[in-house]
Amino acid sequence: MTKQLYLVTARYGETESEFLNKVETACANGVTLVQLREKNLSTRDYYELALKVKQITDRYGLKLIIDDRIDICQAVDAGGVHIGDDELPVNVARKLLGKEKLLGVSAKTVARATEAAAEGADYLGTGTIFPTQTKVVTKQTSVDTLREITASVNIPVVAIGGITEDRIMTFKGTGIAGISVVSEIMKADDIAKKVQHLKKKLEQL
Ligand code: TZP
Repeated sequence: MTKQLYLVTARYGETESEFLNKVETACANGVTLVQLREKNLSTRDYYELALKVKQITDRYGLKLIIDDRIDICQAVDAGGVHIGDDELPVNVARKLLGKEKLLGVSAKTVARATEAAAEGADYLGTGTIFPTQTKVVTKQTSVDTLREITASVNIPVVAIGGITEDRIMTFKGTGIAGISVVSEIMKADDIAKKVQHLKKKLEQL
């Protein structure tokens, strides 16, 4: 089955329009979902940025997922929310979100994965698989754990953390639904080519 390529955003000092152009280029070249991930914006600025990103994802028929913030997801009518370990309990997030929105949940262990699936997660993000500079990582996970997680749940599992074009083949036989990528796309010199190359590699899994 076609593997998912999720773009998780980060900003690297570019202007807002440069940032939006990067997201648009990634959408135009084949990412399958965009997760807007902001940690330091005011609620108002997060909302305004989410509205702008949603205009782009809507144009390409892609879902926009908002990191951490159910209120912003509702406010911009995004496709869903992704929550991490320290956010609301999964069943509470599900209740607040309703049934129509997607709920992605970070899961580094089989226990967390099975619990999240039982409590209403639609997909899991499992990582960090490889070292990354994008996030301060408190607990890494492994390809072996990833394989155990995909075997334990009936919902899609997407790998995250330090994933580059060269590392994609590591996931052969793991049963993942796809990958989530931040810097490999957002820092690429040529985003269009990078997304195309990632897609090609994913086809070989
Ligand atoms: N969650 C686990 S690792 C990570 C997140 C958001 C960051 C991954 O970033 P990169 O640049 O793809 O390694």
